[in-house]
Amino acid sequence: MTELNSGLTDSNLKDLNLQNQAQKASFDAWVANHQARMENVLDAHMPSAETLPTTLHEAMRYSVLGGGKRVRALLAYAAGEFCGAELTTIDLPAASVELIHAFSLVHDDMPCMDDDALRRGKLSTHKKYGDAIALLVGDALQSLAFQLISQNKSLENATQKLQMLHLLALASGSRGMAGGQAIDLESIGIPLTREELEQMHIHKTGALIRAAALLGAYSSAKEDEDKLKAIDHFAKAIGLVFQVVDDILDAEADTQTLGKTAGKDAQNNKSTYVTILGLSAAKQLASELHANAMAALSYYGREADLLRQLATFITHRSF
Ligand code: GRG
Repeated sequence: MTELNSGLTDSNLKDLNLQNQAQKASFDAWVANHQARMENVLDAHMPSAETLPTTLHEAMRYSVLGGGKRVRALLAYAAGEFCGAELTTIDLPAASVELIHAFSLVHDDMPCMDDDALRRGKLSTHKKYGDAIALLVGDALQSLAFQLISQNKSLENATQKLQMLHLLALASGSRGMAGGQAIDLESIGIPLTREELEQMHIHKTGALIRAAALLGAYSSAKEDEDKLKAIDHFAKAIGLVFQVVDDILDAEADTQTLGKTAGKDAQNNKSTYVTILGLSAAKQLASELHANAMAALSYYGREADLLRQLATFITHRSF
């Protein structure tokens, strides 16, 4: 048996590798399981394509189902489980964030915004159904998101529901995602400083990601201020790392892998972490933000492992 510099024997190393592989396999299974769960929840809570008005409902289902990584729902599930919430209680708040997210993608792809023909590997909603239906799809998905929280029978506590509605409204409105999008549109062709770019993304992408994690936490009946604070810090770092990696992927990955048009930021003359910092410093920033997210959970043991693994999944994703 050889002893390596670290003091680990090669047999110790083999054990560690096996342990890491087992942990990764168990996390991959958790992801697949919860993505499938979310797909079923969304499917069950959207009107069928046969329900009048059929075109609108078909287009809503087209825009939401059968695609997307479901990162926001996964965050809600992981944060909820960390706080001791039941899965059934997290289902609808998690679905509501995915609906708001899908709404934002449909509107974002329209000619008046980012103008993209491809989303989640298929035609964007306005390309398939026309601009008017795409506009209505976004509007209807937004309403449905708030409806799902209000009708969550697994959560009887009205105060908890109100807290969730308030959080989601703030995160998606003019002081959250819609506001971030407005800043984004106004800054096309105008070079931003790193601080301005960060402010835009805290609103445009970060607010909804933070809301996803907090909605999961709010699904628990147990109030734990320390855990809520930890999740808040964690989610803020994750929201930013998500966007930094999005910018890196936009510059490095191809259209087929991304399922949306690659190189869009450069094409639209937009400031990104890559244009401001360069590719290598953007990657360094992603790893610093990942470390910040991990640090937010440092007080906790195994019960925070899912959140940790999710942070790594988001940082090292390939699409
Ligand atoms: C929703 C109130 C409201 C207004 C609409 C259009 C708009 C205002 C906001 C756009 C926000 C937007 C598109 C942000 C981009 C966020 C982003 C990086 C999206 C990609 O998310 P992924 O990678 O996508 O999680 P999938 O397809 O995996 O779900």
